[in-house]
Amino acid sequence: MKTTRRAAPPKESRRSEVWRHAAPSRTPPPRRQAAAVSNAEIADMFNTLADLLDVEGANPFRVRAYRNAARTIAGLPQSVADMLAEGGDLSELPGIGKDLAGKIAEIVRTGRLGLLEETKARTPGSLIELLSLPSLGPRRVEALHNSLGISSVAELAAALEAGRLDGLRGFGPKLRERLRQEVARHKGSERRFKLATAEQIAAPLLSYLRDLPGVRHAIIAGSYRRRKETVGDIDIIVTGDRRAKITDRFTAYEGVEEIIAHGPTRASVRLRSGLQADLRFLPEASFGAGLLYFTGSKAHNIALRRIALERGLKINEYGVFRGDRRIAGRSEPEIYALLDLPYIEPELREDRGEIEAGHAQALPNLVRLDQIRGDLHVHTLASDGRLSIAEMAEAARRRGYAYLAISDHTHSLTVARGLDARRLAAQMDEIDRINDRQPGITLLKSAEVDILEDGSLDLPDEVLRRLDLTVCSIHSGFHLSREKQTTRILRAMDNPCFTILGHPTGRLIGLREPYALDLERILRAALERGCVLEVNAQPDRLDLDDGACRLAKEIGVKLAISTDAHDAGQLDLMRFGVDQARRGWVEAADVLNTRDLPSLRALLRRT
Ligand code: DGT
Ligand code: ZN
Ligand code: CA
Ligand code: CA
Repeated sequence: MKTTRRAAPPKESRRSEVWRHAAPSRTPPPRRQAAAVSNAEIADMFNTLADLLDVEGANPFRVRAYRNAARTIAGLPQSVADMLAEGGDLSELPGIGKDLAGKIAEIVRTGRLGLLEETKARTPGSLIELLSLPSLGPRRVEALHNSLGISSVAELAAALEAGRLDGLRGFGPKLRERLRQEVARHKGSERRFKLATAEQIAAPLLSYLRDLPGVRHAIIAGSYRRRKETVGDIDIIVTGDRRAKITDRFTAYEGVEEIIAHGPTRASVRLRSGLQADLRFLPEASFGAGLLYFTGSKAHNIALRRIALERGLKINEYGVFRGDRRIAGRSEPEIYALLDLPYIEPELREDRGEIEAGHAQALPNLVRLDQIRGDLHVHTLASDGRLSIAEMAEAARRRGYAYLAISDHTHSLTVARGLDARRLAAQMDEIDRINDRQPGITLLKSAEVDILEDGSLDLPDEVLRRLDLTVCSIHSGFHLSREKQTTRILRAMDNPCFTILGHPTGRLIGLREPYALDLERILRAALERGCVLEVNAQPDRLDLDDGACRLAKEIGVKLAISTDAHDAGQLDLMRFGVDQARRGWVEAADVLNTRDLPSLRALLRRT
């Protein structure tokens, strides 16, 4: 779980500026179902509203209500637009009362939120920009403004430069250094969207395109198809009837904010969310070639082109050519075969050795979502989750899982109402009772145990020994030196009750860098001790990342792909963890939770 104070994520707030520039005088056209507002967009609006109200000094309960609503909506498995369309009552959702339900309905109906626009209108744009820096929340923005008159990123940059923040209360050297980096990143900032956010925005666009008459294939290529943790833009390949004028229909999509380019076979638009979408219309005979080309990566394409050249062939987005004659292009496998390569999965196409492995018939057999048999890291009402143990168990059973480990926080994490020895013992008894009722899934006793700064674990061994496993995580002391942080974790792993290192690097995409760590040393130590590393599937964590997954696999350390779910919908995040692991060349055998229960139990035993 996140323990940092929620600061406005950078992209999201900049995205809000996009709405600000949306022609305000024009009344919005009635929305069509196909362009329904995504949950991510609604959550964004509420988060931005909460930040702005907070800066204004609004009632903290009100601010909190909007933040909670954002969290609830972002975590729902189903789109609220769909729920409304089906006549659902949103005020039945946790934390959503009549008033909030009305506001959500307003967003779904009109694409905007009047209260947010009014609030924005009275907040200077530069303040909104300041709030977009990860380390600046409403409190610090207020402090900067009141004590130094700073009200924009530019002014903050100048003040940092001139040393005017030195000695300012609450702005120590470490924070100042972070701000310096964030200001620099902000300046050169290339906007990227988290994969899960891009998915929420792209899904309705894709179904809109697929429903158009005359469309045969419509598929998203690019980094999105390679399942990169963030995407710069989405690249859509469409085939079908030429006369259907697909690019015209694409630019007429209701979610389009701005048309950047528009021709008969290609178009680029910026969506209301700020995400850019490029569309290419290709003849059916070029579908595979276009898909291959626009899936990339660029480095993979260049490597393929080199192989083609060696064989006297030319390859581009229309096909593979010998002279002027097209000899392949309809499908990707056909093209790879022509280059004497097996099919290479999109997640591997980074020119990180996949071509060589392909030639050597040594490509990995990547782990698949349907091979996952359980989740080893979920929270319940006991700490900061939103459902009871029985409810989480039922949701996991419905997914077809064989087991579920209840991993609530331990007591050092007071913000998450972590469990002390007594409450954890009571929870273990409850798990026994539920298991006795044969709920159709086996519940495992676990805890997300805090690793304290000296490397000790947050609960005594005699308590931990009763657990089936532990997920041990760092939630404090992020700024220790590399050496100290590494030995802290090594010490924790020395405890035989330590099983899985939770979100091992602590990074939050776009918000917090990983803490300084000698990951390779930790992996080698984990191998020696029989410890496992987590691939946390939360879209803003994806921790370990692809490169680290690959290193773990090479060293021989097992991985646990876990959702860290705080409600039933978040169990669905598993696929993002699997995607990240696939990008790290991970196979089913490398993953702890692809095992059936007896083999899992055997692997959990540390001897
Ligand atoms: P992104 O959007 O930054 O997350 O990353 P991509 O990989 O989606 O990159 P994008 O959208 O610029 O281009 C989509 C694909 O098109 C890219 O993965 C490979 C292909 N492509 C783009 N530019 C070039 C190029 O100059 N040469 C080659 N061979 N392929 C290119
Ligand atoms: Zn955690
Ligand atoms: Ca792209
Ligand atoms: Ca692109």
